[in-house]
Amino acid sequence: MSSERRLFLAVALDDDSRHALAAFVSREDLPEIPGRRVPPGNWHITLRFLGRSTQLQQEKVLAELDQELVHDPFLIGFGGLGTFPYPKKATVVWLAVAAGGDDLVDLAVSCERAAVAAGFDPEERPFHPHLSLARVRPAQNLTALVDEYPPFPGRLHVDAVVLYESITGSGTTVYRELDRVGL
Ligand code: 3AM
Repeated sequence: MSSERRLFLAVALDDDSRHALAAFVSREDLPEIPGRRVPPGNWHITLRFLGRSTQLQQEKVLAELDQELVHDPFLIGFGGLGTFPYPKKATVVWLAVAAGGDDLVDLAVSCERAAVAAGFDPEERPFHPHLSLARVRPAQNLTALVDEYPPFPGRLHVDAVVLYESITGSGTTVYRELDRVGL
């Protein structure tokens, strides 16, 4: 149905964190991250992929989030690089979350509850907090990159869950913020 949108819930990066991370991954003394880079404007930490959704489902999930999000704002710290599915056959390169990962897990649990209460199918896959930086096709062995890459020293203040629309199709993917629910 044309009125459906492809939605997901995520933590957004503020401009300072975005610029600091962009400068960090561009440092000439660090190894280049291979693959198709996710543009800094699209950086986020996914909490719950919702998929194609109607306007009614969108409204329901926002209403449920209003009920479920009882968290206080918190800080997260980042680690180095990781990959999906594993470093020897990497197809996604991501920045790890170090400090505050448990708070993100709690937030993802609340997003899952809100999604299911709004009628979305339960997510079967476990939640791994990560910030995707590049997609690699074909898969590469990135063990050395993961081992040697230093942690990103920035921190991020998490104070909202953002509902994004993912607009794909024209070669580039655009993530558009539709709404946000504050913590
Ligand atoms: O946070 P990242 O960029 O790793 O991989 C997709 C992206 O995650 C993921 O949702 C985020 C926004 O597009 N995604 C896409 N399709 C998905 C699916 N069917 C999915 N996650 C789970 N199931």
